Amino acid sequence: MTVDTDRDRGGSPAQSARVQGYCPLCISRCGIISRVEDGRLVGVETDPGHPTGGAVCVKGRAAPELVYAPERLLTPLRRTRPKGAAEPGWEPISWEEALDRITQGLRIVAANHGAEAVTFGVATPSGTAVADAFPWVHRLANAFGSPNILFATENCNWHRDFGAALTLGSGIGMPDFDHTGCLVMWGVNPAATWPAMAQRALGALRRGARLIAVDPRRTGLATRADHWLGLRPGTDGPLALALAGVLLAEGWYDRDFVRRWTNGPLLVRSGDGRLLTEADVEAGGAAGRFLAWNTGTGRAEAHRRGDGATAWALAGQYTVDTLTGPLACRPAFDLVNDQCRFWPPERAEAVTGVPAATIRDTARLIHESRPVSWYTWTGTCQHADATQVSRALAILFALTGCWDDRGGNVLFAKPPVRDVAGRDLLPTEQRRKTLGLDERPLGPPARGWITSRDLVRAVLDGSPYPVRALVSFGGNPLLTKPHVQRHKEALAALDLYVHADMVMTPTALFADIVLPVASPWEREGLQAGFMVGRDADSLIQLRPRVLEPLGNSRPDTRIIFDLAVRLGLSEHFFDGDSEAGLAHVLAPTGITAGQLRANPGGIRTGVETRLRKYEADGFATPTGLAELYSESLLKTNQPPLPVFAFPPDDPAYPLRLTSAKWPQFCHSQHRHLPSLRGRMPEPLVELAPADALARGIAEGDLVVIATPLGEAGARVKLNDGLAQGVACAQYGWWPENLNAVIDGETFDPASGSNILKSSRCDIRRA
Ligand SMILES: Nc1nc2c(c(=O)[nH]1)N[C@H]1C(S)=C(S)[C@@H](COP(=O)(O)OP(=O)(O)OC[C@H]3O[C@@H](n4cnc5c(=O)[nH]c(N)nc54)[C@H](O)[C@@H]3O)O[C@H]1N2
Ligand SMILES: Nc1nc2c(c(=O)[nH]1)N[C@H]1C(S)=C(S)[C@@H](COP(=O)(O)OP(=O)(O)OC[C@H]3O[C@@H](n4cnc5c(=O)[nH]c(N)nc54)[C@H](O)[C@@H]3O)O[C@H]1N2
Ligand code: SF4
Ligand SMILES: [Mo]
Repeated sequence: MTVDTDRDRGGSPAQSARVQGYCPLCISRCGIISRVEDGRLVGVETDPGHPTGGAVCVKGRAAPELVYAPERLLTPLRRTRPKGAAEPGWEPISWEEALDRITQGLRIVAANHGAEAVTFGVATPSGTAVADAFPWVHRLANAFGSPNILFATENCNWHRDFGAALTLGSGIGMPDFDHTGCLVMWGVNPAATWPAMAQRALGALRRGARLIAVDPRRTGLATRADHWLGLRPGTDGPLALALAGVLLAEGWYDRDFVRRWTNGPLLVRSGDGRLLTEADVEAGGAAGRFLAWNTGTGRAEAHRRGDGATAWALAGQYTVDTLTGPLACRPAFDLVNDQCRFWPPERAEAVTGVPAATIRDTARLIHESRPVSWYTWTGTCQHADATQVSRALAILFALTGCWDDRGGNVLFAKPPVRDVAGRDLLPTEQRRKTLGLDERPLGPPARGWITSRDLVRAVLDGSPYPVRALVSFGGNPLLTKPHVQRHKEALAALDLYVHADMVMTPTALFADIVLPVASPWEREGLQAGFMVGRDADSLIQLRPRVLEPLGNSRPDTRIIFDLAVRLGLSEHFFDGDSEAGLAHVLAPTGITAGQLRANPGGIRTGVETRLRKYEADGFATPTGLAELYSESLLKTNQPPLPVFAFPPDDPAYPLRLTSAKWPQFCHSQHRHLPSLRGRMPEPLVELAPADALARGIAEGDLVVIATPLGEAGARVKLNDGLAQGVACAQYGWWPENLNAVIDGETFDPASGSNILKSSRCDIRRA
C-alpha cells in the first residue's frame, strides 16, 4: 500500500547513494539496498539487518534492467486505429488529454448503463508492485460506484486468506517457524516463490523441525522433506481427509480443543443438515444458540464456547424432542469422522498415487512432532474443488489443536494501518450487482472480485447486465486466466478500455488508452508487516523513491488520485492530496510519514502478538467456533463437509496437466529483461522420464501440450522428482499460451477457481 509523493515532498532522490528499502516485485518483499550512481540505479543488494534481508533473487538483481528497459512505456498513448487492425496506431498524448478522455468516457458509460458498467482491474499484489496502490484502486472503484474488480484472487490468495475463514474465521496465518516441531508445505514452493519464507523454513529445519512436503514435484524444500507426498495434481482433498482419518482413528487429535473450540459437538439435524438450535426445541428460543448433547445429563443443551468441563458428545445419534416432534441428530464431529472414514489410506492411494503406508507414516509424524504448522498456496487453489480442499486442510490442521498457538500457525500482530479500500462507500444496491455474487455468494464476489468469465459474459452477452468499460492497473489476463479467446473479443468490444502498465503487453494491446506507470524504484511504497515471523510482521517501512519517474511515467496512486478528482470524487480522495491519504492510512499506527522517511530501513513497532486469541475473542464465524461443519456453505447449496469426486480418466488425454512458477519470472512479466530471459528463453514442460520415454520424447525436445481446447508448444525438461503421469508446464508465455488450452468452463462453484493445476492433456513431439 503506498502513496507516492510529489517531487517537492519527501525530497528529491540523491544523485549517488545507497538507499535502504525493500524489493516490491513479489510477495517476499525482500529487504534491499538500492545503489544509485550519477542519478542511475546500478544495482540492488541485500540489507542484512532487515527481517527479509537474507537474499536478493535474480529478479531483484535485474532491477536496473527493469527500470531502464527500452520497452518501458514513457508517455500516455491513444489508439487511432480500430481494434483488430494489424497496428493500433498508437499516438502519444499528454496526461491532460489522456485523463480528460478517460473521465469523459467513464461519465458517458456510467450515464448510459450505470456505474456498474465500468469494471476496474488490478494486477496481483503478490507477484507485482501494484501492492503500492492496491487499496486505492479499490477505493476508486467503490467511490465511483462500481462493484466490479477484475483480479486474480480466485486462482491466487482467496482460499488461503478468505476460503480458510469459512472454517477458521481468518486466513491461515503463518507457521511459527521459530518454535514449530513439524512444517507441512502443501502445494507451495517458497524456494522459488517466497525466498524470505524459505529461509525461515530452513532455519526451522536447522533447529531440528521435521518437514512434510505435498507436491507432485520434489523440488525446493521438498528435496529435504522427511516425507515427500508426490500426489497426482488435483487430488489434495482425498489426501487431506485420509490423513485426518488416520489422526482420528488413532486418537491422535486434540479432543479438548475439538470439544471446546470447534463446532464438532454441535448437533446436526437429520434431514436438512442444519445445526440444531434452541429455537428448534423451545418456543421463543434463540436461533443463534446452538445445542450439543450433554452425556452427563442425557439432554441437548446450549453449547458454551470454551467449556471443557461438560462431557459434550462427539459421537453417536441422539433423539431430541423438537417443537415439531422427535428428531434424530448427530454431533457434527461424528459426520466429520464419517467423511474421513470414506477415504481410508488405501482408497486415497488409488486416487492420489501416494502409498497408503506413506500416508500413515505422515500422520504419525504429524502427531509425534507437534506442534505442527502448515502453509499452502496455489498448489491447492487452482482446482474445481479448491474450496472443499481448503476446508479439508483447515479441518486436518484444526484437529491437531495447534491453531494460533506456539509452534503452530499464528496470526502475528501487524502494524495497524487503516484500510482505505472503502467497500462501505458502495451503496447496498450497487454491492448486490457484483458480477457472480448470486452464483458464489461466499466467494470473491462478496468482496467485489470478479472472474474473466463474469466479465466476458457481461461484455459480450450483456448478462446479467452490460459492462462497457474497463480501467485496469496492470494485470495480463489474456495470459494468466482461461477464456482467452472470449476475453480478447470482450476487450475489443468495450467502449473504453484504459490500461496502466510499465510495458505494452498482449492484453494492453487491446486498450483505447495506455498509461505509463513509474517503476517501483520511482515511487514510494508502504509495507505494514513482512509476514514471515513475529519480528518481521511488526516492521513498517516506507520504501523510498530512489529515482525520478522516467519520461512521463507516473505512479499508479498519482493516476488514481488525479482521476478521482476529475471524476468528482475528491471528498473520498483527500482533495487529491495523496500525502493526506498516506497520513490517514498511517494514523492508527501513531507513526508519521516523516518518521518513516527518516528511517528508510523501517520502524519496528513492537506490536504484541497474543497467542490463542480465540480463547478471548472466539473465531470470526457464525458460531464463534472453528467450523469443522460449515452450515454457511450448506446455506449456499454447497456441501457442509468436504466431498470429492473425480471425472473418469480420458484415454485421449492421459496426463494430468499442472503448472508452477520459476524464480526467473513473475507470471507473464519480465520476459523482456535479458538477464532473466537468458536463463529461461522459452517455456518448459516437465515430464517424468518414464512418461517421456513412453512417448519417444527426450530432454530438450520441442513438444506440444494437447488438450481438447488446442495445443501449446513447449520444450521438455525431464524431472525424475516428478510424479508419474503428470505434465508440469509454464504459463505466462506468448504466443505459446498455456491458458489458451485450459477449459475456463470447469471451475470451483464456491470460489470460481479455474483448473489451472488440474487439467488433462497429452504430450507429443512437435
Ligand atoms: N518467482 C516467482 N515468485 C512468485 C510469483 C511468480 O510468478 N514468480 N508469484 C507470486 C504469486 S502471485 C503467488 S500466488 C505465489 C505462489 O506461490 P506458489 O504457490 O509456491 O506457486 P506455484 O509454483 O504456482 O505452486 C506451488 C507448488 O504447487 C505444486 N503443485 C502443482 N499442482 C499441485 C497440486 O495439484 N497439488 C499440490 N499439493 N501441489 C501442486 C507445484 O509443483 C509447485 O511446486 O508466488 C508469488 N511469488
Ligand atoms: N496456468 C496458470 N496460470 C496462472 C497461474 C498458474 O499457476 N498457472 N497463477 C495464477 C496466479 S497465482 C496469479 S496471481 C495470476 C497473476 O495474473 P496477473 O495479475 O495478470 O499477473 P501478471 O501476468 O504478472 O501481470 C501483471 C501485469 O501488471 C504489470 N505491472 C507490474 N507492476 C505494476 C505496477 O506497479 N503497476 C501497474 N499498473 N502495473 C504493473 C506488469 O507489467 C504486467 O503487465 O496468474 C494466474 N495464472
Ligand atoms: S524474491 Fe526476488 S523479486 Fe521477490 S521480493 Fe525478493 S528480490 Fe524481489
Ligand atoms: Mo498469485
